[in-house]
Amino acid sequence: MPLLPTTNADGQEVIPMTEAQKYLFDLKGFIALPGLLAEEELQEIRAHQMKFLYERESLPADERDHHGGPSQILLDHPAVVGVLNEILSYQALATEQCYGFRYDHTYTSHRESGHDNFSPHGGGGYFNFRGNSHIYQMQSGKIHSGLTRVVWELNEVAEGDGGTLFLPGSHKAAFPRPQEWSERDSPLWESYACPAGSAVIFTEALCHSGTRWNNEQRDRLCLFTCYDTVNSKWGKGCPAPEVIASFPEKRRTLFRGVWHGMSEVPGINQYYEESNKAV
Ligand SMILES: O=C(O)CCC(=O)C(=O)O
Repeated sequence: MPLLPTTNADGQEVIPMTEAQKYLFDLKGFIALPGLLAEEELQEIRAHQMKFLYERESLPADERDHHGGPSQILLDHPAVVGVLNEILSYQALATEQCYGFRYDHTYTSHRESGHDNFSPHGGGGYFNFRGNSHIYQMQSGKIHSGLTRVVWELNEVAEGDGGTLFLPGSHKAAFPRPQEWSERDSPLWESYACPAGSAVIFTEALCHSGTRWNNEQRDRLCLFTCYDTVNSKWGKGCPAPEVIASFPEKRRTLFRGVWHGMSEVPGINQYYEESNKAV
């Protein structure tokens, strides 16, 4: 039985997670999906992000959001939906018209050489109680990654440039992280190199950190977008109503209210409308 929905809001077929990807995500707490966007898509998205950061008023009101205008396709790219369907979706709230997970919050980061975001945090999420959101659970053959981050790298990231650092396996760590494994030069950190237009997905239950951006020729431009279970929210806020109204119907369901319910719509949370919007 395929996991629902099987197509994204633009009618593209969802790309299911492979068994190898599931194993890797469970083992390490993150995976990279390289090269998902075409150059024309990237150009539009980069231009939108730069305007959103530096000339916001020049954008039409319905594009004044990290995920407005051309950047909305990042929200439910078929490869991202394939992963979220598997590791986050609560299928009782998913239909072919409605995602089984919810958008939580996002931010765009533009970093020039020398920018430093080294600040290890997280880990041990397997032992977190529900309510913390940074929860990670697994059963034989099944993952549940509560708060889940999708990093969209809009520019190439080469080895040593300074992509996000991960401490693989720390989402299941039973012990507090010793200082010696938390230093910048710890051999336990793993990162990635990827072409422009790649997504890196990790459980927020994993210990991770930014680091120094070292490339003097190329800035880092990326979005850090978080998703959560439908009936749980970590970050405050939601895109403006006119931004959500500009999206196709299925994409809007990412922004529905934070509740579960039962029975039939509107008693069960399998729909979006303005009166059922997350805050
Ligand atoms: O700056 C980075 O690369 C990582 C950001 C981060 O730690 C986070 O979004 O939780």
